[in-house]
Parts: sequence; structure tokens; C-alpha cells
Amino acid sequence: HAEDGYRLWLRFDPIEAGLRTRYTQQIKGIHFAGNSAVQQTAKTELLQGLQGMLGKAVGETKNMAEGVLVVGSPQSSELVASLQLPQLKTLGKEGFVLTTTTRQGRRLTVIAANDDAGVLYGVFHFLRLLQTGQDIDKLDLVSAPRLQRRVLNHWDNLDRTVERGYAGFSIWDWHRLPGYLDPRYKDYARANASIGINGTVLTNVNANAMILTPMYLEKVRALADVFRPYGIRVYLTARFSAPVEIGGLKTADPLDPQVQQWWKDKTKEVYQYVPDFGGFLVKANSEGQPGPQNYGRNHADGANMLADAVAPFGGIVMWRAFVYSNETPEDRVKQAYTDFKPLDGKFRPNVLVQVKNGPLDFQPREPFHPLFGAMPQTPLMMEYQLTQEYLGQATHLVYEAPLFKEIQNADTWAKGKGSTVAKVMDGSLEGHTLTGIAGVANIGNDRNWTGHLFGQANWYAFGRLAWDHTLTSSGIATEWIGQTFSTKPAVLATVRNIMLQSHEAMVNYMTPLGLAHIMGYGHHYGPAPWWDKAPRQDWLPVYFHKADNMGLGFNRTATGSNALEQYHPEVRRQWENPATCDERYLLWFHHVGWKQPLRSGRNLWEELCFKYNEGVDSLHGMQSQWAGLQKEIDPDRFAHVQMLLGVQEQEATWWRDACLLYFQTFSKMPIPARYPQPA
Ligand code: GCW
Repeated sequence: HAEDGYRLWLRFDPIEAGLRTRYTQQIKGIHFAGNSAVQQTAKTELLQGLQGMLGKAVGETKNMAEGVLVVGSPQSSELVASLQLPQLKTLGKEGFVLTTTTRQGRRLTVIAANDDAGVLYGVFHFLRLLQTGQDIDKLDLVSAPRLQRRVLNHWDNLDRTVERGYAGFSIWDWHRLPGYLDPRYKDYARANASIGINGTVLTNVNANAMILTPMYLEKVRALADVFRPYGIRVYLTARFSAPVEIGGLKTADPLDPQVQQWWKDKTKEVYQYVPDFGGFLVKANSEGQPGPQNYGRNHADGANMLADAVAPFGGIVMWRAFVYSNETPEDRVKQAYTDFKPLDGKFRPNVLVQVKNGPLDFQPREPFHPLFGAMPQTPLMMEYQLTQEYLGQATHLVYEAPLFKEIQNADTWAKGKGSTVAKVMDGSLEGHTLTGIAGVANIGNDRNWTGHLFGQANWYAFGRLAWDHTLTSSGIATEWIGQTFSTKPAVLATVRNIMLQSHEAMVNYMTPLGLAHIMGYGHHYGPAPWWDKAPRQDWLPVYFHKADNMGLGFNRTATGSNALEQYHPEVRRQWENPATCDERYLLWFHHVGWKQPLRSGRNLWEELCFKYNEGVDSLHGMQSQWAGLQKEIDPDRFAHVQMLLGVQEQEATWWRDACLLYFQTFSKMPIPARYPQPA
């Protein structure tokens, strides 16, 4: 049948005959005793997945016979309890053990966990091993999530438009909910559960208070009921002015007792609909959203009011630190730190401050956000953007895992060398127990979910890295390709190669050397470094690149905006000197002369020409590598990617030519003759 990508990485087609024979001998029957809703899901997935891959059903058994696959938790399965697996003692929540063991002379394969979610994740991991052709003969694997709240953020509006969504309309069909449950909800839940995502914020951070009215809460309940058996909790965005807009109050001042009471009552009501409701995500006093500052209060006042309302029910508040205002004269990238750093220690224990990976806004490349490492008393939740707002949207192939890893591996030096962003995020640096990560979803109602087939890889990579940030970009790509396309070594190697170079390629053809935010105004898609007419200067490309006859780049050292002061001295020292500054961030921190020699020996202008051309060349390479896969990939998915790569190649060329021609009006130097000369 036509391959439309709907099945994502959950393709359980018959596997290669040799492997099938081996696995069939190793899995002769299944012992699965648990019967909670989540374990029932796990069981269904296991039976279906095995049947699909092995080509025949594997029977259930009550006995501990040779070759049985034993699944469950000690609480739900006497057999699992009797195995007394030592690994379970130290295994945290949601973790699982996959092990091969022998009891009474019989070889057993075991998927065990301490809780239902762990069983579900263990089953999906086991299926993944089979899908990717791994050896399951001597399993000895223990895995537990390093982050607790692994959450997708949907910027979905109640009219089904999706802010920064490029894959169709929202998959939430509010109009027909709660009565009509689109089968897609279940498929969405499966996909998330298979990669360990355990929460979803259904609504846009630019929030509509209506979602908190009974009419919508009924619909939210219906979705939560579908997701619960997959271990997924629902969260909502809270519009700060809701007490006024739907509550009839005169104010939303967080210190007003009536306002506080309104939120308490509202929260109680939400929990009546959704007893395991996760909590609220809030964007306040940012880009026109209402917030506590409208009443002379600060972000902690606002967050704590909501935190107190959800606390009795075990809920949390994810309070976003993406704040800046055009009226503030301060460099936009400094404003979040300025607002939040002084509030460290002032938040309730059930508040996570949610911080974007970089201090500007989901650019192809940014240095890590200076709040990481700067708020030791506050758990920080990482926010990545899967929907590729500034990354070519659903047209460009960009595998984002290398971007995520670059941020996570960055050293904040907060507590000396090795204080990586990953350690801030997973709580280990400061001993936080509440941890989390958010990915702004790239999902819509397109048949393949993400618009570009390779957008699926970013959803996948987000889940896998949320589970275990030590996984590598290459390893995750290998898993995804194996499940999505093929496990043939040549396919794995070629597709992986395309994926692993794609992010750097994009940085090169869009914003090399630390440039940022030179995309077209509003839509953020194509190049417009010349744009100087937006209603706000903090949205203007010219404000960010600061090209002039002397050079290019934003001076953020002490002689400029001094954004560097927000980083730990060790980090600052590396970056404040152009000679030691990582050239990937050079123009982010420095205004560099056009003729300044860089590490390559080329001067800035030549290096810019080199990078933009390198980006376009990478695209040619990606195209020809993909072309070589024609015989290996089904025609529909092959053509889909091939056509999009064609568009991407044209647009990379457009980016290169537009940016070089524009910057040349300042550098006044020729584009070296070895490069194509744009008309
Ligand atoms: O990236 C910017 C987007 C806005 C978005 C905002 C945010 C939801 O251009 O569309 O609003 O960030 O993260 O709040």
C-alpha cells in the first residue's frame, strides 16, 4: 500500500527471515499477568508488535516454561516477584529491566519494572530491539528516565490553527469532542509512549481562557481518558487574566485573595474532570500576554499563586522564562536573566521555570541560555522547539538532535568544570528532585504527522533524549532509521549521514558564525537580513546582525551590551576574547571587522562566503546521497523526501545569495572567484 508515513517509527512489519526464526525460538510464549489499564496497553502492544514482526501470534502461557517472555512488575505478577530481580531494587520510577535469566533450568526473557509505566516502556524498548534487529539472547539492560516530566507543548489554538505549526491543523478536533474520539488520539498516545513521553500540554502558551470553562474541560477529559492508559498526563496552559475573562473578577492580581480563591476553585474543578491532571504551563508578560507584572507583581508571585492552587492535588506549574519587551532598552537576550535571576529561591517547590535552550528564540544556533547554572535553587525545565519555526519549517530536513546535544553538553561552570546544562536539567547539579523537559510539538493533522517525514525524527529524538540525555545523535538516528526505513547497513549509514550533517548545513546556509534572527519578519522563513521595518526593533534583523562598513556582529562584551556578564566567569573568559571565542558563536558576541583574519586564515568576509557556500554544497551532497537510496526506499516516501530536498537546495541557494549580496553592500569586497557569483 501507499506509504504515507502515518505509522511513524511504529512499523511492525515482518522482519527478515533469519532473524524471525531466531526470535521465534527465543520467544515461545508470553507470561503477562498485570491487568491495570497501562499494563493492558503494554500487553496489546507486545502481542500486536510480535505478531506483526514474527508473522504469527505468540501465545500466552501461565507457566514458567523454557523460552517464555515474562513481563510485569512484582506487584502485578507473582512470577516476576518470584524472580527477585536485584536490579529492581535501585530502579527508579518508570524504569525497566530487560534481562535473560535461567530458573529451574529454563531460560526466560524478562521485562520487569516496579510500576505500570515501567512495564509499558520496557515493552516498547523490547519491541524496538527486535525492530532494529538486535541480539536478545543475553539481555542485561537497566534503563530509567533521567527526567521526570517529559512533555510535549502544543501551540494549538481552540480554532485548530497551530501557532508555528507547519503540518496542517491541530489534531485536537475540539468541535467534535468529547463525543467523537478520533482514532488518531490513540495513535498519538502510542507514539509518545513508545519513546517515553509522559505528558502533553494541549493548548497554546498564547492561551485562551475558554479552555478552562466546563464546555472545554469535558473535551479535555475525553482526551485525558484516551491518553491515561499510555501513561500520558494532560496539562493545560493558563491564561493569566482568566479570572477577569471568564471569572467576572475585576482583577487578576496574584496577591488579591479573591483571585487566589478563583484559581483554587478553578483548579479543583479541573481535577474533577481530570483527576491526574498534570498542572499548568504559563507564558506571562511576554509578547503581549497578561501576567503578574500588569499588577506590579513579579513572576514568582504569579507562579506561586498557581502553584498553591495545584499543590493539594499534586500538580505542578511550568512557568516560562521566555520574556522580553521592546520597551525595555536592554539587549533582548539579557532580559530573561534580568527578570528571573533575582527570583531564585522564591518559587514554590512545585514550580519549574521553563527556559528555552538559548536566550533569543530557537535560532538555528545559539549559545546556551545563561539562566542554566544561574538559578541553583530553582528546578529549570528545558524547552526545545521541534516545530522548525526558524529552521526551514516543514520544508527543510534538519535533524535537531545535534542542536539539543550541543546545548546539553555545554559547560555552565556553575559549580566548576563539568557543570553541564544536562546536569542542571536533570537536577543532579543541585540535587533537585523535580525535573522536566518540554518540546514544542511539530505535530499536525497531515497524514505523516509532521509535514516533513524527517520531522518525525525530531519528535523521536526529543523523546529519547528526554529519557536519556546521554544517548548520542548518531545512536538515536540509527534507531529511528532502523524503525522507519530499514536496518540494512547501507541505508542506515547513508540516511544517518544525511541526518547528522543536516543541522550544520542549515546553520551554514542561514546563519553561520553566530548570526541570528535574519529571517523574514513575522513568518521567520526565508532570508531578510535587510529588513528594518518591523513594528518593534527587537524583532528586526538589522538589530541582530549590526552590519556596517566596519564589520558584522553584535558586540555583547563589556564594551557592548555586556550580555556576557550573565555567564559564569570561566565561560565569559572564553567567549569575550574573539581570539578564543568559539567561532560558532563569534558574531553573537562580537562585532568583527570585515578584514579580521579568523582561525581558518580567511578573513571574516571570506569566511562568510566560505560558510554560505559550504551550506549549499552540503545540500547537494544530501541530495545525491538520498538519490542513491531509490531502490531501498518505497517510492512514496522516497519521492516525498527527494522533492523537499530539491526545494531546500533552491532555498539554501537563495539564503546564500541573498545574505552575501546584502552583506557585501557593507563589506565592499568581491565574492571570491571560486564561488558561484550570484546575479
Ligand atoms: O518563537 C516565538 C514565536 C511565537 C511564540 C513565542 C513563544 C507562542 O514566534 O509565535 O509564541 O516564540 O515561545 O512564546
